[in-house]
Amino acid sequence: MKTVYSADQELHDVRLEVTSGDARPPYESPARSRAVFNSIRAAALGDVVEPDKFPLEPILAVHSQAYVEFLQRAWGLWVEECGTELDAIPYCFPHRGLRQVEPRNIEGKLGYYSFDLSAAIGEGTWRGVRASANAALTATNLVITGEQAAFALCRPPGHHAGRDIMGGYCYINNAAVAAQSLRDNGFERVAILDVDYHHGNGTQSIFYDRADVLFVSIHGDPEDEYPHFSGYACETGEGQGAGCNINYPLPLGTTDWECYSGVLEDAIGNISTFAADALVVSLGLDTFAGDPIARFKLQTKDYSQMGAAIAAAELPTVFVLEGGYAIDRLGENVLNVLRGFEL
Ligand code: 6XA
Ligand code: ZN
Repeated sequence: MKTVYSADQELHDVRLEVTSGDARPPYESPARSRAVFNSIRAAALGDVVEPDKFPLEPILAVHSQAYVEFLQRAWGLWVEECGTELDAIPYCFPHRGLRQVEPRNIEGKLGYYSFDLSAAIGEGTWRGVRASANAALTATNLVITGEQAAFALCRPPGHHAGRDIMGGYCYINNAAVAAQSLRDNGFERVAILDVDYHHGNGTQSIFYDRADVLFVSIHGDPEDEYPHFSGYACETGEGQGAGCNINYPLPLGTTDWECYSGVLEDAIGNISTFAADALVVSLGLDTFAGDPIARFKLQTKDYSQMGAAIAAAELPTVFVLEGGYAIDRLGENVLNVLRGFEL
């Protein structure tokens, strides 16, 4: 299987997130993608290719123009208006009862387009984010042109980003961009399987009222886990998309492969019932027992079986990297999924 990756993705390298009562370096860092890249090269999984360049259109197919313009301009406005080169990060949000209108001021704009304090913007953010989306689009094109599967080594990740909102280390929703690109290039029914430990609230929101894209997510119960306000089993889609959104919230602390594998099988069964003709996998590895910010109990060997279970769907498949913060094991865990899929 080919991997798509560009060192430009490392240009997004911010200094802080605010979590657990502390401002600290984000768990999501360039070291993650470098680790995965090194493992894939060392294991000779397949060619690692540079992303092609794409126009903004495939990004604008799932994100609003105003939001994309904000992402492009935010750093420049921040430096100009705030006179600092520390990370651009919001501090005030348009919560319930407040005006939902984009303000002129950059700190206002940051709050308007964010849902948390885990998506800072630095000098290289837009270039890194764009390169990550281009990696997703290039892997998607490999599948469109006949490869059975491809791996987009995306970083920064994307599944928390909605049509016009960032958060949770995510800016452009790479998996959504990939799914929409499959739809626009001949695939009629696309399924997205999100196996990241955190619910993919952004992806869910983008496709929530659509019948042509099924979103299926297995994740830590939002009653107890980030992103807290999305990912419940009762969220099943709306309008034409009613029934096309399936959430499997699982208990923290006790979810090991024995429990997870049955749920994954059920999820794959639903993808088959939907009669998808292509699959995008939001591949988060923060389900790993050793992950520093998550509480499932999957082991490195389990990821081979995860790959095999996904292969049982027998669909052209684009893998898109999401989370996973046990950096010393991340490459091995990714490799096991991809190899398990190929066997
Ligand atoms: C907020 C936690 C963000 C979770 C990011 C993630 N500090 N999402 O891994 O899949
Ligand atoms: Zn995650």
